[in-house]
Amino acid sequence: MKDGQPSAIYLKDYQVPAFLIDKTELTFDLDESVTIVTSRLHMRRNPKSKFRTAPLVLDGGEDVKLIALAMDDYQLPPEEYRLRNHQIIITATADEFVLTCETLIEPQNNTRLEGLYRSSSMFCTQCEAEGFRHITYYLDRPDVMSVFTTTIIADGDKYPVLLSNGNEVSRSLNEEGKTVAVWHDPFPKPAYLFALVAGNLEVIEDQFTTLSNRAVTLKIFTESHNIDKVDYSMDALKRSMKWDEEKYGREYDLDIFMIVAVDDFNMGAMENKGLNVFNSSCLLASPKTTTDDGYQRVEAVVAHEYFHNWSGNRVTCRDWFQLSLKEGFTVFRDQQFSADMNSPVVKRVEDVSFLKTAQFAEDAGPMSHPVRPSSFIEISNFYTLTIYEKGSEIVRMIHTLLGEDSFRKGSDLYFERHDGQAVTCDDFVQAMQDASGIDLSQFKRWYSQAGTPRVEAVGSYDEVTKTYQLTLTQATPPTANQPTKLPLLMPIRVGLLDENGKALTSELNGKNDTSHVLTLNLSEQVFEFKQVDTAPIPSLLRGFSAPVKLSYDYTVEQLSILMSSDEDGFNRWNAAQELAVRELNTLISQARRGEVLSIESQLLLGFKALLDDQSLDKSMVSLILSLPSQAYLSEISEEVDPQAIKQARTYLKQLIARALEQEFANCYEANNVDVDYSPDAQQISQRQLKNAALSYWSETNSVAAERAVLSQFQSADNMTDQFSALSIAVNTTHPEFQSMLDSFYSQWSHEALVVNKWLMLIAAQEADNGLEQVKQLMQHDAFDLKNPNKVRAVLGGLGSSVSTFHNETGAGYAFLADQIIVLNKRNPQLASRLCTPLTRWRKMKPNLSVLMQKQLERILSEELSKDVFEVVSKSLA
Ligand code: 0A1
Ligand code: ZN
Repeated sequence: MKDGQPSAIYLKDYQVPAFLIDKTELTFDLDESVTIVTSRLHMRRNPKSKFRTAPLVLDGGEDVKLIALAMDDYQLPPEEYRLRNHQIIITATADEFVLTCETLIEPQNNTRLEGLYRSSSMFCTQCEAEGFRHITYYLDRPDVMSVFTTTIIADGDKYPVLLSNGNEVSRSLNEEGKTVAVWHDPFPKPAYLFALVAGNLEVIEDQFTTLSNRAVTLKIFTESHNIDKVDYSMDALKRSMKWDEEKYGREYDLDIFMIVAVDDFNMGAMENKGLNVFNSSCLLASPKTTTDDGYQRVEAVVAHEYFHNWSGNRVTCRDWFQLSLKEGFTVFRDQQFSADMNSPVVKRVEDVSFLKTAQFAEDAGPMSHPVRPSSFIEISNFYTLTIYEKGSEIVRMIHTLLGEDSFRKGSDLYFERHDGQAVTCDDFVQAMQDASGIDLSQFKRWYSQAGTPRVEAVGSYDEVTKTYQLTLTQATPPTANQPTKLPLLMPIRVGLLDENGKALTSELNGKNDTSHVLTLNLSEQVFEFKQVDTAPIPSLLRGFSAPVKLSYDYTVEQLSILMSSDEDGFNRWNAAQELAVRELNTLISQARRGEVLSIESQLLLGFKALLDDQSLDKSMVSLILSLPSQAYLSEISEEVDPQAIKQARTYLKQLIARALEQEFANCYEANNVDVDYSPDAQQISQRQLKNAALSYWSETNSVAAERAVLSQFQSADNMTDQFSALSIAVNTTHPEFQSMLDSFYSQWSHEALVVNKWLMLIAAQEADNGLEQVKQLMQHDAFDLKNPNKVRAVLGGLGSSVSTFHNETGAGYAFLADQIIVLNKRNPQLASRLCTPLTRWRKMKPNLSVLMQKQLERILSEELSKDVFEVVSKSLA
């Protein structure tokens, strides 16, 4: 960083706003060269502020040019206000006044994709978290809630669709022949929920009748070539609306709900009031172009953004430190929804696997932070897995502790008590406590303590008294600025099995059951299960009831029993992972010592039984068959050796593939059925198992498997099968893989989202000339540095390739650093996220660690955005 370093802001410094804005009237005169924004802000001093004479301070951005400023009808001359650090400061104000502000912006030059910008041929906005200040000067903070009226003036031929929040109140032509559309949103909202879209778009329309019989018009807009790919989103939207009524009693509140797909977007989607804006990758779906995973993502994101209408919009955040108030709760809600729409246990395994891989890594790294951070430099850096996924786990724990009924009472109370307010995480927990009568004061520590707690379990059985004692100890490791930690309150769901895997009933606290929820809240605690017939195998942390690292000294036999018989599906998967992790760790150590790899795998028997048993849930079988990922194995390593991990995974996969070749071939054939594609749970699980079997089978390099791969690639009528075959071919260096890649591109060059999958596959490839290929990709017609999806495809792909990224010359790290430096100027949010792999430098083996560190230092010596500066400086600290 060259000049003065950006400084942090602190939660402890929070003050209520000195001014309020009751009404916000905005006029946008849209044009390709300059856009003029006129705002009329109906302001008054906040009676709740203790600063009765505080100056008015409005936030702006370096890209906003102030043209005129008036207070009531008085034009303020420059000497009556100050412009400093992109803020307007007015010292003398009345208690109530209308501030009129005219600004000039250039959306076509906005490459940060915050505020108002151009994507393809349209204008669109992204205002969360602090994007509104790139449109006009404002009190850009979530606790300033205002009623917005928006007037959009534009050339009606080029931009026939003109949208903003709320309801359209009028549409006319002005004297210059331009179209003037006026929108009004009756619900007070913070500026981060403002949205505007102007473009030549196609629309599909539908209707939803709410519980109280109100008709809501639903519209989804895309550019014309994509309008055939939004039927599934519309269906997911209607299912979400119904589900939120049934599960949470939440009805939609406006007469219209709109979604717009845009190609250039930094994140997944945005919940602007009544006008959601989506990254097209999270909205468009068709069988031929979208994989099953893609369909499920679309369903989840549509639901997530819709659910925000209550958890986020009607009740919003007081300040950005409370971000998880809306995000943790909304992720929990979308996870529940997806579980209800599909298989709950499969969904749980997928979510936990993601959490344990990526969030645990974040929580153990230099950007570790509490779910309610106490400080930040740039809020955009805090849209993290901790805020979202760990935040959701916290809400899930409340749900487990309270039970379904009290949890619903708590959420009803929360919405009723805080409707129309901007509140805190404490307010949420308080409503849960008040509705249930359960004391959650200690539980609140989950919001302020970073790091993943470790829980150790030790059991002992007494034959004579038939009691089983389980001792649990907990400790949370130190994290940045938090050297010591207090014990947390957490639910630990436990069951007991006999040596044949049969569930044992036991008595705990007067309750007889095969499953109990223990409340752990001390550093060390003993739980006594009575009436236990025989020495049990404990099934611990069922359903992953708390986001912790739990250890228990199981024998291989006990893990095998849990894997094949536990009544808790999640723990069956977990036991299989644990078995695989043990074997992979042995192999990783051999690889690190330069030995020939060799192991007798205990997984074979269990995997064979799984493949032979036709009655099991096929998704669960394929999840159990999937070996722990490169990323997860890195997360649990003390010192990461990517090459050794890769070698170990390949060895074990090939060993299993050879031993069970016939089983995999049979499984593939049995599940390779011809059906009309539908993204339903049953079909998805069958394709998942089929492709998992094909992936193993291909590791044998048998001619039959190679033929099956090629034939599936050529004849598939859906993207799941076609892309699975292609990925397998690339990863096993199938003799035809290059021609398959080429033909895939020619088949799909007109479909941007499919091309992105192709870009990622090539960038992630393990090839000797990997870096050359990545460089060529970035010169390819299909690449565009302006489009975050494409940048993420190529650079994200690169980051997951062991041989290219973790190349011992350091060339992979240097290349990524070069791209970060370029993007830092264009799109700081995107650049900052690309830093993640480098932030793990301290955990890498020494030679790689030094190479990564050097690149971080090189980045830090540049003139940096706040976004990149925060991540890189904290990583090196
Ligand atoms: N609130 C959105 C996430 C989001 C955050 C920031 C954005 O722009 C920088 C865009 C979207 C959600 O949770 O879906
Ligand atoms: Zn969200």
